[in-house]
Amino acid sequence: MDPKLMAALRGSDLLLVIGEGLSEITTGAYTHVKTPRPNQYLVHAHPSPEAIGRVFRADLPIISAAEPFTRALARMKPPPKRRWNRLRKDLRASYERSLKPLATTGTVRMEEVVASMSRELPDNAIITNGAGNYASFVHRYFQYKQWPSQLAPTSGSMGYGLPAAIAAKIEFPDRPVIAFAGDGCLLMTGQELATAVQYGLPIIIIVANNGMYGTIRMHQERRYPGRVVGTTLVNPDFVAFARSFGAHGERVDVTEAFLPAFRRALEASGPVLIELRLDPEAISVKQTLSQIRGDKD
Ligand SMILES: Cc1ncc(C[n+]2csc(CCOP(=O)(O)OP(=O)(O)O)c2C)c(N)n1
Ligand SMILES: [Mg+2]
Repeated sequence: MDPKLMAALRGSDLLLVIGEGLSEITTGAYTHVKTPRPNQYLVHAHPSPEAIGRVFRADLPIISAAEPFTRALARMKPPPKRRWNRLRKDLRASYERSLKPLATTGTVRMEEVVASMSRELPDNAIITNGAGNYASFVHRYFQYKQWPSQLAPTSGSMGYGLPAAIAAKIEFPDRPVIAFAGDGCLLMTGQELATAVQYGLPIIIIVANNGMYGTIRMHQERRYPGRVVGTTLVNPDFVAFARSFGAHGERVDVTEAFLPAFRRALEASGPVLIELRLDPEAISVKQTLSQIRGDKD
């Protein structure tokens, strides 16, 4: 989380939580907000009654999906004097700064791939993903322009992106559908390419190949630097894998090759897999693998 946003969250006196379960990820493993009774007045709007009061006691619990709730909010009159105007401007500027990609290492830069794709796609594009560190690049640098436009597992299950993209394309044949998968992710449900080919679905699958279960490797390096266990992957040739199903496959070795490959994929009449060859060092948005391990530069 942006440190400024975190400070604002911690120092706030009202929390308006809309359509969010206040789970481990959003609360910084239950550290940003006090349990069970937050320091703030908590308004918690969620469609599922089970999600409200599960961990945090809300002062004003409201059972509602985000859409009707925000529609009702929009009808409310704001106070004439808003004391938080400066803070809001400050936080907005900080958020906009956080969108500027931080450079990672390697010849294919995931942050550039996602940012350029975000600029290239029409507003109605649908993005799907599974779980892995690659997804944090998508969440940080892809700009969602309309709702609903993302299918992703709140449970963090790997392999979700490709099957979700198939469902999305069947439901919305006129919208571009892009699935993101790690190499680990793709090997969990990659056989669904057969379904995509069978139904002639022009979806695009972007495989972030770093040769490992990157998320788990990151945790290993953090807690037991240098002790790598069971996280290295021996992968198939993903392009040949895609072609064996009758899909189109392309490999991207340098950032500049991504956009032309992506534009070709947008024109394709069937599924296209684009494999990104990533530098394993570029393990997260902000830190390299060596930095996490604690290597001296
Ligand atoms: C079905 C399932 N199994 C295991 C996990 C635990 N897990 C979370 S991320 C991850 C590794 C993801 O690897 P990859 O898809 O290659 O993405 P990367 O982190 O390398 O970008 C694992 C094993 C999970 N979230 N879901
Ligand atoms: Mg990986």
